[in-house]
Amino acid sequence: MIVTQADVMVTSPGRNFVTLKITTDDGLVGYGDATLNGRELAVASYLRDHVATLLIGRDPHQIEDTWQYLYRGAYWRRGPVTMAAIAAVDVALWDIKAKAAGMPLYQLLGGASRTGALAYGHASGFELPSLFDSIREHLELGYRAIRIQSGVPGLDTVYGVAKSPAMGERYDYEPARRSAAPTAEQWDTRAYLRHVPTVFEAVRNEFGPELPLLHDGHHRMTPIQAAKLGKALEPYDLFWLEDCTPAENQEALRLVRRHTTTPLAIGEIFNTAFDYQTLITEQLIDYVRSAVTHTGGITPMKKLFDFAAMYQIKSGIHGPTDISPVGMAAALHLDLAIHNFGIQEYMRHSPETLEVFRTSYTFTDGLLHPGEQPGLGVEYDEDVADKFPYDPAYLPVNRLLDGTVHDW
Ligand code: CS2
Ligand code: MG
Repeated sequence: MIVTQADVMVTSPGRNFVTLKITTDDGLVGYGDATLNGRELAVASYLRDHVATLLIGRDPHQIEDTWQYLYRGAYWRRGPVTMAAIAAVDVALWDIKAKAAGMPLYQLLGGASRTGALAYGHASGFELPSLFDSIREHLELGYRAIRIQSGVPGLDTVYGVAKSPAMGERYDYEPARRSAAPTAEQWDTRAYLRHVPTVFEAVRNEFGPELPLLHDGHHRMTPIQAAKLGKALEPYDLFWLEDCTPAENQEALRLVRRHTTTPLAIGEIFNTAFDYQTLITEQLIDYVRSAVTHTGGITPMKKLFDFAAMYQIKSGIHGPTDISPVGMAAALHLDLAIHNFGIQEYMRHSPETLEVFRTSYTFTDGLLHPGEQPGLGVEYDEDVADKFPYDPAYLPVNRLLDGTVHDW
């Protein structure tokens, strides 16, 4: 079997997605997600202009060799654009291999280690009543673990918080602010640090001690501020505190760790195992947040999780709606197979997105399952996709009240 065609497809059903389609002379088709939120066309060009022709004539079964060929062969390693492009190739080849085997992909990764993957959803509200409504909605949808983001007194907009959920707004469209330039949000870390523990106290009082609760700090604190927050949140028994400090600085977590037993998760903006070297070997985190789509695909993610497992660190794969259903399905096959599964983020795609991407994964009683279709179990409808042309959309930028640009 050889690769005969590699097509890069861009569509925008509610938000932008980049998908690689690899076709073989046997007529098998594999899909890979190459979506890099806000920089989509850079990855599309990397694939179209520099990778697609290299794939023609290759044996699609040689996944490890193709991965190394693209990673080492380019000389310029790592980086989100490169690694998203390589991920798309890797996932598409796994899709083909599993289809050729007539098995769902998780079977090729070692088979199921569990009946389903515990998922967490995103509840948010500017004020406590709207936050509570959002938590209740998620519980009704079947979620058994919930991320909590709330407004901060004095700030008009806050990361992860829907302004008017009653009007149907979902913050997961955060970057799909379709405009030629990013919008600006505001930030005040001291106000945030004062407010967040009161929110978790209220949520625990209302919903009891059992519900696993998560929170995302989105890289906004210094190490000592993060240590303070972790400590203040200990009474509320968080499942994790995510991205408490800017992720590039691995050593920062040493300080945070020394001060708090709140479990820490990091890595959604990482793209190789090297970004975790200190974090894993020094056991500075509890959960690895990488996305399959942004970390080079299934091949390196499996190695990364096996590395993490040696230090009792678990998975918490990034699953916002800017990961396409193809990337989501790839995550679910890994979630089912690996031993050190922790939790899976699941925000749910919009109906338009699901018209383009026909999924077969399921969400039942809080657990996700990738389904039993051969391969990834996701089909891409090109006719529907063509109805949603690319539309520039940017993530917001963040500024302190005096105008200084801050981590977003
Ligand atoms: C977030 C993401 O899911 C998360 O934890 O941090 O929503 C993130 O903001 C987006 O993926 C950025 O594209
Ligand atoms: Mg996050």
